[in-house]
Amino acid sequence: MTHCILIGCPVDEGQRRAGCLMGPAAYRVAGLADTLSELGHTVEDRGDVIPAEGRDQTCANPAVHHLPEVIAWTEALSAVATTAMTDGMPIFMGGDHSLSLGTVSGVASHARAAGRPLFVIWLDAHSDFHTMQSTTSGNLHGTPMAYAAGRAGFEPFPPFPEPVPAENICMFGIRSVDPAEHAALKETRITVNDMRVLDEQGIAAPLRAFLDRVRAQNGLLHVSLDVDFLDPSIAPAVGTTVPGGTTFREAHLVCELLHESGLMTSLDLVELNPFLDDRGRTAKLMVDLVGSLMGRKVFDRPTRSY
Ligand code: Z70
Ligand code: MN
Ligand code: MN
Ligand code: MN
Repeated sequence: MTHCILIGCPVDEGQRRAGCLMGPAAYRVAGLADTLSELGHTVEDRGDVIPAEGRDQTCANPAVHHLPEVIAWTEALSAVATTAMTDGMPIFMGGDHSLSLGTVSGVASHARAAGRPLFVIWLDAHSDFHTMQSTTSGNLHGTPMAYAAGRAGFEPFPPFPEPVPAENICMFGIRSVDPAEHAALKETRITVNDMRVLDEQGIAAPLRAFLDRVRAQNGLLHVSLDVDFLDPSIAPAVGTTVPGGTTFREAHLVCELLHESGLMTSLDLVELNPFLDDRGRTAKLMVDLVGSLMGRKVFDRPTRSY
């Protein structure tokens, strides 16, 4: 039994397609809290975070937009995340992916205080590895993984508390990487499981290999689930649809394996744009996946080593 803390993060400023700010409401309407309590967990909904007014901050790249607002979100969400980590398992209901600038930094502060290493699983079509300088779209939802990894080039932001070592970062579902991200990723030891890896090896083997490392180091594990990890045919409610995403079955398998590991300590649900949804089906699928992440299964399996 887990104490689940729902935190609404209605962030819309990290990209240009309005609507992600309705995400937290859609998760509530789709029954996220009931799904968790039916699985035997306790649930506390802390409502939506309200950021401070953005201060006048700029950066050299003229493409970057809504910088003051995104910095204000980062500061607010980081503080909320650190507090929630001591009380239970935060589930951050987004909101576009720029919210992870704040959630991962708050979780990293907690990990530092707890003296435990932080690991991150990034379930996404995109690597989100841009800096403020390298982004050409100027959309800051394309940057949070780089911030968490401690890349230089985030000067107007608060310094990332304790950068996540590259060896502790594992991406799945990747199929859209910009040239600048590609060049930067090649210089790191981040594990990038693109769709080619999933096609050839399946999703279970590379996931288990990473989870074994988290377990061996008694790590905290933050999972960041971008709706576009899923194929747009099953999850249409996203601003940037990228074909060739994970199937319903692959996604549930990832979630079931994560649950079986017992290692996940915090979760982002990002990029849901309810304005683009088809009668709530994407919101409902995301809630279903959280069900699998939190223990729903068809049959019990003989327990594995983790
Ligand atoms: C591209 C950019 C992105 C999510 C789109 C796309 C980034 N690399 N991230 N959707 N979640 O604009 O930087
Ligand atoms: Mn605006
Ligand atoms: Mn993303
Ligand atoms: Mn994405």
